[in-house]
Amino acid sequence: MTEASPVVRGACPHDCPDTCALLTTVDNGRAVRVQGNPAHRHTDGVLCTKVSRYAERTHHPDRLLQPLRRTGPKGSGQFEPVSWDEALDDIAARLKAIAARDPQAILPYSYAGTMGLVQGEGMAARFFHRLGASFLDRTICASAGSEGLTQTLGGKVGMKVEHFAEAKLILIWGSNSIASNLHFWKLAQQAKRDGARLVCIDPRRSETAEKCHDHLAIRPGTDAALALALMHELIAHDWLDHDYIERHTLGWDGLRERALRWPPARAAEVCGIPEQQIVDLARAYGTTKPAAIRLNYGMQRVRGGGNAARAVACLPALVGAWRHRAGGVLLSSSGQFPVRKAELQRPDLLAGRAPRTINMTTIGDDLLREASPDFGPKVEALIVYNSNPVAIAPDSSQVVKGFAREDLFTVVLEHFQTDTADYADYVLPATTQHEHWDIHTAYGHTDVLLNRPAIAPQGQARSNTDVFRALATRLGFDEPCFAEDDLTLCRTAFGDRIDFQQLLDVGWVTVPVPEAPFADGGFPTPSGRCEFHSDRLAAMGLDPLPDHVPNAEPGGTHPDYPLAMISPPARNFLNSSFVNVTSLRDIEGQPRLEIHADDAAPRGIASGQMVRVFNQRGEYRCVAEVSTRARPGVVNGLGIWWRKLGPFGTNVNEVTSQRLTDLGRAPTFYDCHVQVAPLEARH
Ligand SMILES: Nc1nc2c(c(=O)[nH]1)N[C@H]1C(S)=C(S)[C@@H](COP(=O)(O)OP(=O)(O)OC[C@H]3O[C@@H](n4cnc5c(=O)[nH]c(N)nc54)[C@H](O)[C@@H]3O)O[C@H]1N2
Ligand SMILES: Nc1nc2c(c(=O)[nH]1)N[C@H]1C(S)=C(S)[C@@H](COP(=O)(O)OP(=O)(O)OC[C@H]3O[C@@H](n4cnc5c(=O)[nH]c(N)nc54)[C@H](O)[C@@H]3O)O[C@H]1N2
Ligand code: SF4
Ligand SMILES: [Mo]
Repeated sequence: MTEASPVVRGACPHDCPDTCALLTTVDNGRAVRVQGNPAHRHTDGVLCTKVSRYAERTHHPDRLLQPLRRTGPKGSGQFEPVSWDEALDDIAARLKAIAARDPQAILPYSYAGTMGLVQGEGMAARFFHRLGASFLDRTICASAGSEGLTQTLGGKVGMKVEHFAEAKLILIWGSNSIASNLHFWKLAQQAKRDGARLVCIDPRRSETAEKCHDHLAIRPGTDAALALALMHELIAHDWLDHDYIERHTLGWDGLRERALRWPPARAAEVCGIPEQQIVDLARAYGTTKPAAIRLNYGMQRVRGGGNAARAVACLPALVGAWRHRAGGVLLSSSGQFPVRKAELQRPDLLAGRAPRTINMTTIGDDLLREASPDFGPKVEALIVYNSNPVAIAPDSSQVVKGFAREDLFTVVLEHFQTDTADYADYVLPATTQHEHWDIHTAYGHTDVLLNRPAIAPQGQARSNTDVFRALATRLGFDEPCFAEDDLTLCRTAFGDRIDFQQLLDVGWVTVPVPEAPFADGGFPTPSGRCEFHSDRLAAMGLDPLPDHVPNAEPGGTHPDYPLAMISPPARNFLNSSFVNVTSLRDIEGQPRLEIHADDAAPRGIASGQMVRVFNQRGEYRCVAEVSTRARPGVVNGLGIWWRKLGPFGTNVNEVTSQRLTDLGRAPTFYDCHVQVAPLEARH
């Protein structure tokens, strides 16, 4: 490295609550080192293992560096290089022809491969709005919990993350913080040093669970039963803040009546844990101040996920935890940012059209649907960016069938030849975070971060924005907004609502939010109260009060598929990103299924053995690890491998279903029953 190696300020683009501030050292036009910025208080100079390898990903020998056109059958991965002009001309002509019949036959498919507002739904949204393409309902991760929170607290709002350090009791609920929210874990450690008790609620004995004082290894999808039993005990012992309930909540009588139906013994039965654990947790929660709940998305990927998030979000109001800045609950902070979404995404370009909406979770079914009055036109073209649906969407065998349609025109913007890119007609090489501008909000803190390009685009890679600008030109979209460059889009995202000069000078801006947002009520709900009872849900014909909605596939009931399965992320991957980074894949080894000895022994399964995991939807294969990380009756299939890099070209989503949650139209990845058998044996 030369003396003069510049260091460029950026932001981690990944789907992670922490949105770290990055420092990239550049040498000879290459990113050679990526570090956490010590001056950013949330990052504090520390990155996770994955992103400290980001330069390895950027300069990976397999990076896509030129546009490719399919030459073999769909899915074969056979392509030939083409020029950008040829690719864009052909794509534009194909889209134009389809749009002339009905633009709704064109579907964007994207998620949070980058969380940047510009390379995410910046120029892309403008393009699809102007085109009149189908809307995509972006539900794949968080919409059940988000809806539950919104119906209860009024939005994705809650505690400021930094105040967890001052709590005396922290419930880590449905989250493996050490793997997926590392900088929160640091705050929890600080609280622990100052005498706080840490309690983890998770079916899996995760890296985080084993480091907490207590671990409640509940069955998947039983969180609402646990929350209701905690309420039962708060009532029974009168650990309630009557004044807070009276002044700042709605529907207490109804919730009280419901909670009284959940004595700890009943919840213990449902959750599969000792009654004493529930009684002890209720006492701790009712008598420790301040008490804080770090709720996370791991607990809402089941049929009752929305209700479960609602039930948990009611707890702080009952004990008046919100009165203290280190009390309350935090699921996501993303509702706190004053983004000018309309200026950035320009829904006005729809010009009065109201395209139909397709749920990204059910892409498996929806690609296979024929035109109908209900559904609208058959999907004829799919533009995928920032997502790898063939690997990450549920019920893969259906997803693969849809992507394999010879009459579907598929364009994939990617860094790598992913499972999804294998099914493309055109693969377009995209820039990474090291090569483009972007601006970021976060869902685990309340700072806005700017990302500067550190190096030039590699090979012929172009940014997502650039591709959509080029397509707009070819389709004759001549509105001035299609000519705006990325830095202009970064400025547009907040306009004068934040100090852009500070972003340029320092790299981040802290959004002002109250220290203890609901100390005196003022919830952003229609009633201004914490809504135990939701009139909005009642108006939709739904239960206005939170309840335990049992899993559709709880395990233990189906004769052929007796085990419940969850598929939380592997620590060294980020969803399906990084699976192709050799140094990280070497740490993870092979796709693993954690299984308890009580379930392994009768099946003749030993650690290290290849097993089949199967149900009515499909089968995948992986290596068994007999482990106390799994509780009896529940297996943990760690995700999300690229199908083609796992054994036999399948992954865990072969067995997950397209069933949706109670609220938020979200996937139910962790509501899934399976059977497991050694590979040699037949079932
Ligand atoms: N290393 C790493 N970090 C990541 C990701 C990654 O893939 N890898 N993914 C990112 C993304 S997209 C997201 S959405 C966030 C998710 O981050 P979190 O929402 O914090 O969730 P996870 O860490 O995925 O952990 C979910 C935990 O929930 C547990 N769980 C499963 N079912 C239930 C249940 O029914 N009830 C309860 N109480 N717990 C349950 C799982 O065992 C797991 O330990 O993490 C982000 N960070
Ligand atoms: N079984 C099971 N399935 C799951 C989950 C689970 O826990 N279990 N978790 C679910 C969750 S929480 C989520 S959020 C989804 C995540 O699913 P996805 O959002 O699809 O996330 P990734 O798998 O990380 O894929 C993102 C892709 O975007 C690409 N990308 C990144 N940056 C850019 C860019 O700037 N431009 C372009 N064109 N491409 C870019 C990356 O190379 C990567 O291939 O998966 C879900 N699937
Ligand atoms: S902890 Fe999260 S935000 Fe920070 S570098 Fe890792 S993935 Fe990015
Ligand atoms: Mo996610």
